[in-house]
Amino acid sequence: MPDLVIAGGSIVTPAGTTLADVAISDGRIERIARDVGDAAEAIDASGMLVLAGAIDVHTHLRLPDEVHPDRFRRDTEAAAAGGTTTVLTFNNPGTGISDDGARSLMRGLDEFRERTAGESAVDYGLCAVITGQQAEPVRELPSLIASGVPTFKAFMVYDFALPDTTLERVMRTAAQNGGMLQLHCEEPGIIEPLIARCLAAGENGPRFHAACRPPEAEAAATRRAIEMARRIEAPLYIVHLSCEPALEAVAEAKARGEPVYAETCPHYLALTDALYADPDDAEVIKRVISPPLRTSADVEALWGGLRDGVLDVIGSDHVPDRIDTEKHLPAPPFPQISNGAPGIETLTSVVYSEGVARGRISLERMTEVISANPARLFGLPTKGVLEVGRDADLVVWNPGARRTLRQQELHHSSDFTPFEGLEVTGAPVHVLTRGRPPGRGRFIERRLG
Ligand code: DUC
Ligand code: ZN
Ligand code: ZN
Repeated sequence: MPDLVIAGGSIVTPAGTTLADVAISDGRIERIARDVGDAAEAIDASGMLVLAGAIDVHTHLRLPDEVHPDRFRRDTEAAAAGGTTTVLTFNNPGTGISDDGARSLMRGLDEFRERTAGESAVDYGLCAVITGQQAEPVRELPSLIASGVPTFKAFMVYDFALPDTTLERVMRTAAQNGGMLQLHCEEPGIIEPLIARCLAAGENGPRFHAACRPPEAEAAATRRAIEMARRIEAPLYIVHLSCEPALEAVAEAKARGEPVYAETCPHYLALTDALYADPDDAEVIKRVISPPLRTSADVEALWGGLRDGVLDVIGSDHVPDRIDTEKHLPAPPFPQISNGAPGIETLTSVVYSEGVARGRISLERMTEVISANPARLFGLPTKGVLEVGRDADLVVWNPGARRTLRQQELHHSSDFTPFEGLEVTGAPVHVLTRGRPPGRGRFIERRLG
């Protein structure tokens, strides 16, 4: 007899939606069929959707430290509360420092595993951050990949950007060793003069952050990165794509058959740059993120990209900033404002409500871009699809629930949400990780397929 049956729900996979029961034993999906019979326990899912839990491949969780011992746990609990059952997180570039002050990717991985052991409510993995601060990041990549971290992020902008020569070596080494680079594409040659001009004119309020990071800066860097990957014949994953001109660059690469993948984020799908016109700095700093929010035409273009397959994944880009401890008010000059916003708990709600309930993408496509594709692209073959043999990481979803997203009702460790006041349709009712209530997440050593 199975341990648990989810009875009578609509089972959603990328291939279609069917009315069925899901039988779960030992944390795995044992059967999906019309009437699987008795089980030790049952959850009635009639009138509900049953979805694979979301896999959020883009988060920046804070490692537990003396000042904030519980934020890693709280944010992984928040993920589960919102319907996310696996999280991949970037580590802080400041970790992995040896006694002599040298930074190392492998030391960063060891430190990450030590500090997060037993702390996660959901299964989780690491995406390392490569910066110019590590002594020999390229030499370390084969060991990192072999140790279960086959994806890693680098930046084309900021003072920790990688020079082109290093970026090329990272791409080549990744391609030769079964890894994939996740790249932040913005062109500093466009952004930095704009920032300098704003500051010289005394325009240093938070709203000028967006004006200095135009779509051209993102599109130019995206094209340059795609060109580099084509020359090297390396796969490339573009993180947090926000605007139509960058989307076009990806569409062209895909049309040429290149292994270029792209991710967007819920905030680019639900919010616009109109928010930067708010005269209240306290509101504007909640949306100081990079790339910044774009126009409603960009929002519609991104939904189009999700429909037609140019965009592969939606990740939250969760940055657990708080206004009181990380962003600060009164706001400092905009280049000094911590860059990011929380979103780990609201991913499925925003995508379901703005996407599926508003008819912009199908339910099946939603489960592809928040679960199946992240599993396929990031080396998580036991997750991402409701299928016999895979982990029973799933969400019973009430498609008819209506609520308003409010900070006071969220569980994350931030003190704000950029989605404050957004009315959403749909809500998670039950969330299971490996067939049980969330709470005992394991570190996953990943291999790309
Ligand atoms: N890039 C991210 O991925 N997150 C926050 C800010 C940034 O530049
Ligand atoms: Zn980034
Ligand atoms: Zn990010």
